[in-house]
Amino acid sequence: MMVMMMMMMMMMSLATAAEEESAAAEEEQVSSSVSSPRQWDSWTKQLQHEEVALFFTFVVLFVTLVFFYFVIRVAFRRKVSNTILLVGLSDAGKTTLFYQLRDGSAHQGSVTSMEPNDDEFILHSESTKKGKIKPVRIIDVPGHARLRPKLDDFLPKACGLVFVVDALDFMPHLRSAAEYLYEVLTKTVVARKKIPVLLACNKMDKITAHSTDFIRKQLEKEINKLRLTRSAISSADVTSEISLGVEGEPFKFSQCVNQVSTTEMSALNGQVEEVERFIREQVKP
Ligand SMILES: Nc1nc2c(ncn2[C@@H]2O[C@H](COP(=O)(O)OP(=O)(O)O)[C@@H](O)[C@H]2O)c(=O)[nH]1
Ligand SMILES: [Mg+2]
Repeated sequence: MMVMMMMMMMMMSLATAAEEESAAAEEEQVSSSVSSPRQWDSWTKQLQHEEVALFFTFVVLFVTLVFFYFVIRVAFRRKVSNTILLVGLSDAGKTTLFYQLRDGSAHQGSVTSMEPNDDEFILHSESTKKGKIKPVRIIDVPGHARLRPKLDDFLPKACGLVFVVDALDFMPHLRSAAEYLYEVLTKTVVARKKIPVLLACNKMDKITAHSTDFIRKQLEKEINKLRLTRSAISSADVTSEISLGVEGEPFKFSQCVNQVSTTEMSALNGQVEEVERFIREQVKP
């Protein structure tokens, strides 16, 4: 719109310049008894008109360029992600955490989720805060191995992953939890986008729950074993997966290209502050 107006202005100024020019020329012709100061005057006038026209041309050109620069920038600007995925084995507590974050309650007795819970909201703990707060999109990805391919659909959108671990019933599920975590950490998109992962050790309200330190170390050990067996297999066929850790050294989460941190939580009791803090680190309010 602005550009069109500027262009019209330029055309008008050029037209008036041309009119005045021809008028001056006529005048010149009429007074053929060429008085040299008058001729000089008309020349300078003509020069002034040309300068003004040139100036307007530059202004219009500049405004057009700026306008298109902003149009292209807006069109190609990547939307900043606000999506956090809750992943982990079945029964770890993902759905309980989802409701706790959204509603501030656990919604006891929820059935096994076949479809992911997917919602965009302001964290319940922030609902009393004043001012505009950016909502977060939380997707509770079902943990069933059969449904895991869904994870690939969501990962490219994610800016953070909360990997929920059952700290109470941990040892019997160590192998499968480590396999799932290994799968997540070796995804190309996770490594390339350096998506931060929070290992949320859940059910800490129970006295027999394992400590976060213990869980982290056990998972590191188990992933180390997986890494050795998997790399032997995958060297034959080149997969899109990336290799984890440093070769020749025991695996540690600190060797990952993305940040992998650990925290305790009780989704059932609403002890989820550290998870909320993690979410807000990825999605600035
Ligand atoms: N004690 C305890 N139980 C929990 C906690 N979080 C979830 N649970 C229970 O663990 C079971 C599985 O929880 P759910 O959220 O459905 O797990 P999901 O399969 O990962 O979605 C349910 O019976 C929950 O009540 C917690 O923090 N403490
Ligand atoms: Mg669930």
